[in-house]
Amino acid sequence: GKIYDYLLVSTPKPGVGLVQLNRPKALNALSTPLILELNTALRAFQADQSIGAIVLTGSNKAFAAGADIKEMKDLTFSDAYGKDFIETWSDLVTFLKKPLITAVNGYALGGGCELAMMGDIMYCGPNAVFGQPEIRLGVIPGAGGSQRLTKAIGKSRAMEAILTGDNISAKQADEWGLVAKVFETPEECTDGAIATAAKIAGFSHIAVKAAKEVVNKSQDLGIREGVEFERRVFHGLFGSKDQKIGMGAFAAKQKPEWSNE
Ligand code: CO8
Repeated sequence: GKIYDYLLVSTPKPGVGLVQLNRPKALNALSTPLILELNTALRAFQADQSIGAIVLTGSNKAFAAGADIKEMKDLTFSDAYGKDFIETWSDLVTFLKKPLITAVNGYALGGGCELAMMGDIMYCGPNAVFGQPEIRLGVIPGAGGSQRLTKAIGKSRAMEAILTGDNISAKQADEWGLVAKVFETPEECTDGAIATAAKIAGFSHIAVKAAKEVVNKSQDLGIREGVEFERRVFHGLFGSKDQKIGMGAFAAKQKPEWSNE
């Protein structure tokens, strides 16, 4: 496989792509070169037919401590606005059609919290620390934090976090529904994410893609349009081979052998 400067990329189980942020000296601070590599690695998994789901994680100390402050500190408005700084950083939410599970241990601050929230499913370990500390640096969240955190935990809690810069613990993240699950150790968190990804990868890739698409639509559409969209996509799946395979196998009391078509 390809060798990266800031990532470790592997296939820990059949059908599962794993990307580990690996810039330990800077607590996985998200520099432009790191983000470019991340997009390259995720695009490669998106294109790989054998991969059904992807896990993104960091180290036990840090998922990512934010955008690289040293890279940003001298940025001018013209640099930022003119070159659309940050815009490409969240490309993954549009090009990645396969499920992404983010497994968070340690710091997930600023851009790190925003990247974690780009996951379709978020898991964390007991020492996870979430937060949007940008206010302390004289700025605000820039990669979706104000929108995704608010949708995830509600306006009042998101306002409190974003206006004070105070951290959110794993326990709070669990109680507030920011994460799907908290694990007892960092290792269990990563292993749990890989196990969930393997489970998802074992289903029809075409049905999984449709399921992700319709759930994501709930974030943008009203309930009536959303339900109509879901029904159209549901109808569409009767044109897939895997609908015949899945329902046929149930009726025949057999295990389905997915064609991913
Ligand atoms: N950028 C650059 N370097 C960083 C960052 C960062 N965000 N975070 C940590 N580092 C570096 C430190 O400078 C230090 O480097 P050195 O050894 O050369 O001095 C090294 O990582 C280790 O860090 P610390 O010594 O500070 O480690 P501690 O364990 O004492 O503290 C903390 C850990 C609390 C996480 C602390 O490092 C910290 O507060 N970091 C900054 C957190 C922060 O403010 N993050 C938000 C950044 S702003 C942002 O993300 C804007 C979002 C814009 C969109 C992003 C799109 C993805």
